[in-house]
Amino acid sequence: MKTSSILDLSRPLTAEFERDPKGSKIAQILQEYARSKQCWKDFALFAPSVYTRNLIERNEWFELLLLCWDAGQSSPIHNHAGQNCWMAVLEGEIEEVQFDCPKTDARCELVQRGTKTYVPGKVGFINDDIALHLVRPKHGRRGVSLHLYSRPIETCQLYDEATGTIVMRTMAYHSIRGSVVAK
Ligand code: CSS
Ligand code: FE2
Repeated sequence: MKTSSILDLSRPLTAEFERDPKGSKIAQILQEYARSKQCWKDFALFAPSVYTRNLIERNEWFELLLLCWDAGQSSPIHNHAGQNCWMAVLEGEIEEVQFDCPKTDARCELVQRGTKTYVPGKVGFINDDIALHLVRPKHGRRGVSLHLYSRPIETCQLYDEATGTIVMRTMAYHSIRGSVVAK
């Protein structure tokens, strides 16, 4: 008997983008996966210092990542390089804090907007037209989420709330299809 693998998710996701480049059914596909499968656990790797970005699939349409958040870890406030981002929660409760950034060259004054909480099986969506955000697990517990960026993201901008400065970050992977590439 063939056991299921999260790697198999790339086929329906690719088919959906070929059918509709906007991916109108991507949220549904991710939600169905999040509500019925556990095979992502084979690829869930945590690190003590920072949340991990574990690559599952990358092709011309999208990048699919399993993000593992240990208790107390958080993303910086960031944008999504003009791409669409879907996030499906697999374990724990994940909090998203949204911000607006009225533009002034390399600096901005961040304005905090709402906060949303996603429980396992819920799917969120964001892009730069909607907001900036930070993401973190709640209640002093760890969390795991599945992120799809379309198209893939090489870099993103990070926003420092205290100083208003913006820096560019090159995105790194902790593992690629299960093999650790960074410590
Ligand atoms: N964009 C962040 C995660 S929150 S959507 C990242 O890819 O690391
Ligand atoms: Fe994000």
